[in-house]
Amino acid sequence: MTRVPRSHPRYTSLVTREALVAAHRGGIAVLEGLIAHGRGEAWDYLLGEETSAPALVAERAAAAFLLTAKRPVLSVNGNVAALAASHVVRLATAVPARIEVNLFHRTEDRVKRIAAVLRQAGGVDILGSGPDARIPGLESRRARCHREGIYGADVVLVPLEDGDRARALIRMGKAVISVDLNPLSRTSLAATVPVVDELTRALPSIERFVRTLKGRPTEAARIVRDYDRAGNLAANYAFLRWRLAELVRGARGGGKTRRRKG
Ligand code: PTJ
Repeated sequence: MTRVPRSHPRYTSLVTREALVAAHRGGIAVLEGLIAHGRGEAWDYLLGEETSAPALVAERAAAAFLLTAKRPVLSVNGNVAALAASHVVRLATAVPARIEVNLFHRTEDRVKRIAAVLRQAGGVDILGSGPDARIPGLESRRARCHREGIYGADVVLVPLEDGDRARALIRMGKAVISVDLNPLSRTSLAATVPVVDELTRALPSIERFVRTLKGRPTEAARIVRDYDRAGNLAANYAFLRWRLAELVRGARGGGKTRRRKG
């Protein structure tokens, strides 16, 4: 593993990249996951590497959907385990929700390794091994799931997925919360609550809202009822347009645009 100097202007980014490479070597993340991370990071650059106001609105809605669910489930893949295992466990505990390992590039060995990472982070009763159901209309191995997990859930959080599953879950009548930095992805377009934010910012933010809304069921139900999915997606695009306009202004004004992390 390369030692990243703390003084490097992209220190956090490089450390995260090293963590993903290590997770790949440890059989947690797939090579395709490293590509996925690069795509996410490119979007994060464009979006300014901080949680936008529209993302915050979606994160509050995500918390309300999770709290008002009868059977909420958090789905975990290789990248999510590598980057945010403890965030997932904390959110699952706060709701409370089940955690299920559900992989696109599924092997039983990876499912076991990822479940072990989640257990190390404090997770209990992790679903994944020995699936007993299939998501209808999904040909990938990600269709394999658990009745007491994703199959039977009414609200499913699906961070960093590649778009085949969100639609299938919605066809099953579930509410789907996505976390995906690409506001144009098939997942963001399909999800009931698309959260356009970086995973390790989004999960703690959703958890904070869960803690605020817990014990306030009327308020949580109101947020679910009033949530305007189309309006929120449009606000994400408007935010992106504002960001690009800022960049244009910055370039014309000699590079004075606010850009925080290197
Ligand atoms: O572990 P597996 O086998 O289930 O495979 C997982 C991957 C991630 C390889 C698989 O789901 C995949 O191929 O995903 P995609 O199609 O590359 O989509 C991932 C999406 O997540 C892309 O739109 C990225 O922009 C986005 N993304 C990547 N990293 C982050 C992210 N969004 C938020 N936070 C991130 N850190």
